[in-house]
Amino acid sequence: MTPHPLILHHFEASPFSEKIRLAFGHKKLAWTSVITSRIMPRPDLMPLTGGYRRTPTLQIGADIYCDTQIILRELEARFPQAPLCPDGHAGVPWALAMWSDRSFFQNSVNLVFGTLADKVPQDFIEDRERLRGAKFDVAAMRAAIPQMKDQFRAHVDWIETQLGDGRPWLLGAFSLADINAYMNVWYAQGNLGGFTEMLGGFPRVTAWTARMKAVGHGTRTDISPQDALELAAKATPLSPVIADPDDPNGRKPGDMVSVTPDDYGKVAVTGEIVSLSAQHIAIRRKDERARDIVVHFPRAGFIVSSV
Ligand SMILES: N[C@@H](CCC(=O)N[C@@H](CS)C(=O)NCC(=O)O)C(=O)O
Repeated sequence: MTPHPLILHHFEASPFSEKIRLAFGHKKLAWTSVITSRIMPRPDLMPLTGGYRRTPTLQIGADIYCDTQIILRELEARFPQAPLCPDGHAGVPWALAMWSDRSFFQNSVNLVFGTLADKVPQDFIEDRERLRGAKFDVAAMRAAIPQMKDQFRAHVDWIETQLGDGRPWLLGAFSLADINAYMNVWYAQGNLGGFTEMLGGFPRVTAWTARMKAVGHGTRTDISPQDALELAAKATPLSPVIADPDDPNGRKPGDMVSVTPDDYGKVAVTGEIVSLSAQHIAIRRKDERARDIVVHFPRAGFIVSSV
């Protein structure tokens, strides 16, 4: 058992957070919830992440995991019971995130915000414009609804086809593939009126959605952002030093680097490498309030640069 609680910094409506809540449910884990604001500022979270501002992040003591890919990897390593990848499917469920988190998600975001249109609060639009460094153009999204419906249907049709032989889950047994694929369906379902009609032609997806909901979220306790920050300040990061002799750029523990998402929200987090591999990089940083912190990132979808 981990000596520190699993603290998820998230907000209820966040589809990426739903992936992690479902992983907690599947693994029947007890976890601690910290609700972050949907928009910046997040003054008690930034000392932990070093500026990374996407949602969610997982905190285990003074180790902070940024991005669902690395959060799920860590949960799988610490809690291998009820695995996220069934036998014979160790790689593909991870790779599927590049479909669900990017192409399918962008399609879903455009569909949801195009449909909500006038109801999207101005402060949210401004926050996401700062994040993307580009206009969050709700009118353009509204104009593109017909095309977004076509694309959404194509994505959902893949899920329906995969379930076509009557299997309960995409790979036979429950897996991360289900979590990844479901994220966008959950998001659209929660935000779009008439969604059930849209899924009318997809009976297997409709039944699968009900099974996904039944996975649940594990056992949740709530604390405040301030309490979480205090727990980190009192803890010591537990990540061991791990070198990667095959690192293609010769990076090694002790090197100073910055790590930045390569899609949007391109805030660089800077620190000293503690541990790295093909799938992760962990960097040590100091913060006045959080003290010694190690921040963990995935490699796919992130840019590592020397500083
Ligand atoms: N690649 C990230 C994407 C996370 C993401 O984009 N989350 C949305 C919320 S669901 C977000 O961060 N929006 C901007 C924000 O909350 O600051 C992951 O897998 O965790």
